[in-house]
Amino acid sequence: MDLDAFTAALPKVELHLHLEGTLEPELKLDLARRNGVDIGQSTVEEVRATYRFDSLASFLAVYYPAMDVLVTRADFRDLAMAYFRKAAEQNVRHAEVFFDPQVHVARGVAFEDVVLGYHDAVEQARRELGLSAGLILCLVRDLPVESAEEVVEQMLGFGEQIVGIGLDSDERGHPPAKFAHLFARARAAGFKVTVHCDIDQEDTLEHLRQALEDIAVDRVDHGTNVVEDPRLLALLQERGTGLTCCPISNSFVTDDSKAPVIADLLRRGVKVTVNSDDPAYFGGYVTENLITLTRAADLGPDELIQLQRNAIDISWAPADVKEEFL
Ligand code: ES4
Ligand code: ZN
Repeated sequence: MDLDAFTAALPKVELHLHLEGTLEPELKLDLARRNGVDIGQSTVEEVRATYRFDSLASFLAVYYPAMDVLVTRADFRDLAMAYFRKAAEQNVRHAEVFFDPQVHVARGVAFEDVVLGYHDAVEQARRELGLSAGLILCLVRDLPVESAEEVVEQMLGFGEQIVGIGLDSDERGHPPAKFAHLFARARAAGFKVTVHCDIDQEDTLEHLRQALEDIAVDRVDHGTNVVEDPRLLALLQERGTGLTCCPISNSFVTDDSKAPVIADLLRRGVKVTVNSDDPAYFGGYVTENLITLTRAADLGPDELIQLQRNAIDISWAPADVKEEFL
């Protein structure tokens, strides 16, 4: 079997995926029609033509307005189900997926419709696809902190549906420390904690320091800049804190997949994992991300297996799902 076929067949775990980033142009147009929302484009080609990014900011400027097409509980369910079907086709057995409730609530959508719509899909995926999934509420760091406080307050009533809390969006001027009180609150209520430290952003190392030292996150999303600081790298290794890397996304945000750094960290025993981030926008789900890394850094089958072992290890999956995997 060649390595691409091996990668495709390998049972996989996805830990860094934004559900709103799985909105493919076809579904975007269907939902726009269903809800009478004018998105400014009417064909798949026109929608794809707007997908030109060379930085985090230029991506986010396309990503957020597109969310207007998501209105009802059923819309959120349909979006997540379309992703879970795609994931199951790629032999993903467990997925932990982010969603951005502040953006939806700001448009007048009820928090409950977002969470329960996504949760409907989690249940359906378990029944119909044998796929296990967890929802991670992501705070949008460049929205007012009061709106983050509101969704955390609401999240406390949804411990059955939500497994953890994250932090995403534009890093400039929005350090993790700004949300430390909310992470503490969520953790005390039993939620796991992860924080995006996007690649090569302003103050990435200081953001990483805050995430690891001040917040003591359970894992870091992206975070490969840690190689630049031996003290932080030692802390990461000592605690076994995992990194959720996204090679194809990196090439859009920074013009470099960072494959050598990801492979180097893997070979040094850091719990790195490979994931999709926003596959509908960046054009690759988990298999394509693994193939991109494999080619660029010359990985072998044992290393591909190790990436999946790392992922199940640092996942927040229930014990029975962990035991069954690999
Ligand atoms: C994101 Cl690539 C990336 N970075 C930060 N926040 C995000 N939300 C969705 N994709
Ligand atoms: Zn992300």
